[in-house]
Amino acid sequence: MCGIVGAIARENVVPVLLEGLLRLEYRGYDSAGIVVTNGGLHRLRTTERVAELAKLVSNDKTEGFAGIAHTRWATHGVPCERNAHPHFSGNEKKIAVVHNGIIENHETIRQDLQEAGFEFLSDTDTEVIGHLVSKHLATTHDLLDAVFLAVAELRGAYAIAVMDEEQPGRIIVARNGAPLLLGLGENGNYAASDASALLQVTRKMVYLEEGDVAELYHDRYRIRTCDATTKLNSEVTRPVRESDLTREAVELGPYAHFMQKEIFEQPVAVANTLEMVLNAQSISPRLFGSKAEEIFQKTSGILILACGTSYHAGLVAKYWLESISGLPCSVEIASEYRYREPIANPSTLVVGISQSGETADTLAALNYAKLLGHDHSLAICNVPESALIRQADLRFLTRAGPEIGVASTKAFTTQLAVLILLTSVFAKLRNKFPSELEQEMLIGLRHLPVSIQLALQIEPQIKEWARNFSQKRHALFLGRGIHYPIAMEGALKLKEISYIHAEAYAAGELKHGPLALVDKEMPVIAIAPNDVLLEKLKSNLQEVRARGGELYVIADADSNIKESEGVHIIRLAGYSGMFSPMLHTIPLQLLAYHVALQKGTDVDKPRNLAKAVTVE
Ligand code: HGA
Repeated sequence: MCGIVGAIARENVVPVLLEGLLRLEYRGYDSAGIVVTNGGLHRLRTTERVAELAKLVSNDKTEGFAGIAHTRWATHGVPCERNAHPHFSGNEKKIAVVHNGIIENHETIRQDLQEAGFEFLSDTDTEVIGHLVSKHLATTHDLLDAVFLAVAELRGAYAIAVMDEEQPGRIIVARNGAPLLLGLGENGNYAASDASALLQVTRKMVYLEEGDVAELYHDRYRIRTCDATTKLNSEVTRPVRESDLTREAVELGPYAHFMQKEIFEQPVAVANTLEMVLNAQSISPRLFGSKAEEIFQKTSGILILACGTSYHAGLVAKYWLESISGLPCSVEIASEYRYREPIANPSTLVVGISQSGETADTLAALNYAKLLGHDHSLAICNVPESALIRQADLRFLTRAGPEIGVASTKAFTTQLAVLILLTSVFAKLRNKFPSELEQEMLIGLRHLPVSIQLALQIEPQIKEWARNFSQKRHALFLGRGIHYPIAMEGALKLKEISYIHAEAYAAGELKHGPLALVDKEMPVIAIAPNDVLLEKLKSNLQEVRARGGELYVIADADSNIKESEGVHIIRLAGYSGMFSPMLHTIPLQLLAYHVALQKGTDVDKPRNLAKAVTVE
């Protein structure tokens, strides 16, 4: 989603702004822009990549001591230069604004402002913000006060940065429902949508909270916040945190793409996530927070809320939680849940899963569940200072490290690792987990990183398969039981980065409709672990073969599925029991990656998609 960078310093900030935008490119965008103060507000915008913006800046010799920059992922108004941020408000004084989020009441505000004489030059919802600030500036004469009054009129989600031509020594930023943090440097102060944009200048970060409005000067800053009930604002201090992100973690190193890097980081990412149990003698509820045991004791069911890949992780967990710990579990797409009228049970624990912890629908769904009467929530998330982590009562941080490729890979496997732990904790508390089973689980968890490493070794065979896929327009993914959500995740990966239309089906559903699609042009990928459903799955595969469908089967070493004409088989190491979904997902990630390479698509920044989905 959109990326914001702001900088005000004793030196020219243009290089910092451009480098920051490059670091935020992974979030996905369709246009980019920058404004700096240099005897007035000087703006450049483009619908090309940040590298093109950098060329414009260099040809133009743009420099300045303060500036704001933006990558836009259009929600309101097509991607074009006129709609790219920063937007100006020209009445009275010139105001520049960049925005991440959606202003829901922009139409009414636009109408009022037009009646008051403000002229609109873009189709965006964002443009109302600049005009509102201009309007209030005419009476308050203070930029901070004007921003406060402006944001009070907004409904929806925003992170914004604002500059005023007449007050070039300050930048005002504000957040509500979209991420924004400050960076405190030696030579200046900065703001950005995420920490990776600012590591170039500082590690000292201040994470803004909902309703915060901050004012940045080159040598100081202050934060004021609006009390939700009294609507009065007062100065607050927020903790300064030292970011432990390393530059290597956000750089490509020897890899061609972030997705490739992240696929191959999975053994380490899972080992880091499980660090606290790898040397332990038992699996404790305290892994989920100091209040976890007390809350888990009262938990009678689980409701998982998530989107996209995280939703698939939730679907896998449902099989684990119900079969191993005997706890009823439902899994809902967050954007659906938040707009229906579900029946809440206070003792059902709500589990929100999101890589970024800023997924707008997941955050809203968690809030909604609370309003409906669910007593407690747990966040499973990869970003320590995210809104999800702060919002939930209990938390478990996946320690995957920054995930930059839009197609999620290591976030998924680390989420599954946490969900296995959650299942084990509940199994123990509910007396379903005698100590031999717990010890077996611990041994399995210790082997997991190595098992993932072994699964990655099938890459050369996957490359062969990928050659056959690149000319295809459709693909079917089949799985049964706990591997059905893995088939869904495989189809999602292929769609996301290779733009091949892919659908996943529970294999038993094949003859209820999708079999009609099967012919020699339709490759069918089957997830075929050596579990109790294998024989049933083999019958479903016969049905495909009988209709001329080409089969690509991911089996286990010890399975008795045989290669034959039209049946291609890749074998993982032996059947790995409950860990099997985590291993069977690896070939599917590699397949999507290599098909995308064959097709020459932009693997890390697939068209139309964005990383942290901070708008609904
Ligand atoms: N609504 C604004 C900003 C979009 C956004 O935040 N995307 O992530 C626009 O469409 O310009």
